[in-house]
Amino acid sequence: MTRKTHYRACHLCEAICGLVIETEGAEILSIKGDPDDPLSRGHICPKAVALQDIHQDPDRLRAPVKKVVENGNTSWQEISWEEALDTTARKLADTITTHGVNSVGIYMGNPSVHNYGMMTHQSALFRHIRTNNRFSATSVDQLPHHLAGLWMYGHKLLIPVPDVDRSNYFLMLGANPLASNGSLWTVPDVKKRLKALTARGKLVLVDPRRTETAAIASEHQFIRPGTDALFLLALLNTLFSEGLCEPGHLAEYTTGLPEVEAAVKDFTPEFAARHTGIKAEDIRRIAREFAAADGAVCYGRMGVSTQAYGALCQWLIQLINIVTGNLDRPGGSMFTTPALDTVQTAGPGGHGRHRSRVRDLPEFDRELPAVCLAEEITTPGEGQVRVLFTGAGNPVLSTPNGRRLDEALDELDFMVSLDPYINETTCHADIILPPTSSLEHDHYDMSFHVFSMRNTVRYNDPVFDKPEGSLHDWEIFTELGNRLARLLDLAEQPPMPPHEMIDMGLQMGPWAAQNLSIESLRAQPSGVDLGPLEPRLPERLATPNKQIICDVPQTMADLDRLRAEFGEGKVDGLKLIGRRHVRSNNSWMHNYHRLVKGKDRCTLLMHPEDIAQNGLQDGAQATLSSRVGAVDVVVEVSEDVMPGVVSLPHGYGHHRAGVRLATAAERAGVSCNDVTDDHHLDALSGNAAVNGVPVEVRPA
Ligand SMILES: Nc1nc2c(c(=O)[nH]1)N[C@H]1C(S)=C(S)[C@@H](COP(=O)(O)OP(=O)(O)OC[C@H]3O[C@@H](n4cnc5c(=O)[nH]c(N)nc54)[C@H](O)[C@@H]3O)O[C@H]1N2
Ligand SMILES: Nc1nc2c(c(=O)[nH]1)N[C@H]1C(S)=C(S)[C@@H](COP(=O)(O)OP(=O)(O)OC[C@H]3O[C@@H](n4cnc5c(=O)[nH]c(N)nc54)[C@H](O)[C@@H]3O)O[C@H]1N2
Ligand code: SF4
Ligand SMILES: [Mo]
Repeated sequence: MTRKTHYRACHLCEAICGLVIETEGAEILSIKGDPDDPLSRGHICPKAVALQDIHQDPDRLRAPVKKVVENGNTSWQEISWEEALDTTARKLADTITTHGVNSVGIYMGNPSVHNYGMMTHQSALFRHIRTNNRFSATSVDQLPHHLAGLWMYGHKLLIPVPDVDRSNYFLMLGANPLASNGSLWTVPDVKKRLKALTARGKLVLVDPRRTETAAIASEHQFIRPGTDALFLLALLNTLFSEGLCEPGHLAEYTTGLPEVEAAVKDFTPEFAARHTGIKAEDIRRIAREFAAADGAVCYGRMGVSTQAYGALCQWLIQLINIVTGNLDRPGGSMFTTPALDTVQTAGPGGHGRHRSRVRDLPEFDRELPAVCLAEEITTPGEGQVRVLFTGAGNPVLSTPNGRRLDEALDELDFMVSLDPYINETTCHADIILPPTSSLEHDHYDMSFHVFSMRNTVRYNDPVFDKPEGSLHDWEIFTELGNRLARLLDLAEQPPMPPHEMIDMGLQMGPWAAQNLSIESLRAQPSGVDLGPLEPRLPERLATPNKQIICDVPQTMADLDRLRAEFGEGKVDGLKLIGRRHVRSNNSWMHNYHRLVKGKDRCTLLMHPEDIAQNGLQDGAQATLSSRVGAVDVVVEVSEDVMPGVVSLPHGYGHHRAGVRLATAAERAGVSCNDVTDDHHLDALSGNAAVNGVPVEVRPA
């Protein structure tokens, strides 16, 4: 058998590291970092080698299965693709014909944005469904970022990123890139880059936990969960009141700053200090340091997005970069120029054009907030979800009040999941459609070049041939879509493979003059460097008059909600936050021995004071509870969490009946989202607030 060397970008997280994979026949001999990748420069993390484990996992489905229930026993039976696709299409068509399109629900999960064929081809199916009941992981994650982009710059994908390599001052909130490897900020090798920054400047991290990233920061400030908007407002207040605002080049195309100045007048550092726990003098100092730095950037991620004021936070972060002239300048917060420019090819997005049936929550980009999926299934009436399609998602573990959804899924008439595993969500399906393994299809990163700290581009061929009789995700979408079209008498779509679409996009994209095409990228499999980020404003703006809109009416009005919550006295009680670990990835990477071995990670971190106050002990079992549910979990003492804060990772709870994940079941853990609350959300955006959830902890 011949040995082969393959070049490939890792698709597991947003860092998109270049890999060199050695194979012999069907066997993977090694997975290493690709030193020639212009972005990742040879960096990888421990998850990269798990690509081999995913590929070889005996629990990964290789053929479609259907659920068979006999005498109360459930089993899964392999069926042909013909049967699986025909049955699914017929169920969808019958339901649409009888109950209308809204009776079909759709939930798409996170890996769908790491798998470009799912992005290019989901519309092959969904265009025939056109349901209002679409959901995705976006609304348990980064929806506030998209709204800030849409409202201020005119497009949901216009999200600027830290120009870390040239920055001298970095104010980071609610992100832990040393564990996550960066998010909405593609930044492989982030540790080295941040260390270089702290050698020449300053990294200030604001987080209720002293994280792995805090360990390399110049300064760490604890903050009470869910109070970041007050901190950011106090920074802006200081910048305005001390005359530190210098938007510079941005001034000529920026509107609404005087209105913002007036609106933030009452949000003083003293007011913020009372609720955040950050001293007023520190807030003023940070504002002054930020304004004085030559190239400063403010960036906030999960911790400030998945909380009750997510949209306010993301708007305020943009404003801080704007008023100090740090938007669109080297060393500040910059826009990318991706080779395939989805800002041009995708619509801008919209908000509140329709609302959810039961709770009246606003759509974003034609999707409803994931926090209302369960009630749309269980509440009778016109538009009730009776059939559910899930793709690359595990909402039972990843959305708040997962128990309720777990129960709701049993009420469906029919459920189909496009997924390689029988997990906590897909075990409710009637049919599971497993795609090829990621190494069996080609790869182009449509999502994350768009948020990258350097402009680069890379396309890679499959590592292995596609097994006979298997289908890629995009082929499954196409096959289902065409069957549904025939049943509903709609036009079918000719199958055009994803790489042909990308090829067209590259040849029409902003770097077309470099002769970019699939063919040219094949010849340079480690990727092509297109250089550092460059100033792009005002041309890049997608607002009607190419103006940056600062006084966004929606966020300006939302300040009253903040005043109402924090106006009177102090808000206390224990607050739950999450936690990520570099060897884990949301809910689906716990089935690979080399990633899960070692110490139990699904523990509840708690400050010694809180442990004592609640009659607990380090290592003891405790009951963590909220309005919606409770789990029993081991307490781990830690001075690294702020008093009043407890931290539990999400994505565990693999002990549920019907799950087929042998290794994950050995260390099942509990699901954090059995405790997070589907009614605790950012009321403005509809995004779930999985951080800052009010909880109680007592001895089990
Ligand atoms: N409490 C709490 N909850 C959270 C978070 C938190 O921090 N705290 N984080 C939130 C965030 S940021 C996110 S993104 C969500 C994630 O939420 P989800 O996207 O719902 O969940 P994942 O765990 O990513 O599940 C991924 C699923 O995709 C499948 N899969 C993997 N690769 C492929 C593929 O190539 N094709 C197909 N068809 N399927 C594939 C896996 O088997 C798995 O079933 O969780 C959110 N939930
Ligand atoms: N290893 C690994 N990497 C991943 C993932 C993973 O599960 N594992 N998931 C991927 C995904 S889908 C995403 S979206 C990204 C997320 O990427 P990041 O946002 O960088 O990751 P988190 O570790 O969730 O960081 C959130 C931080 O916010 C803090 N926090 C919680 N509440 C608050 C608050 O109210 N205020 C402030 N200021 N901070 C708060 C938490 O303590 C935590 O340190 O990571 C991606 N990469
Ligand atoms: S950091 Fe992310 S992209 Fe890089 S090797 Fe690890 S999982 Fe893959
Ligand atoms: Mo995410």
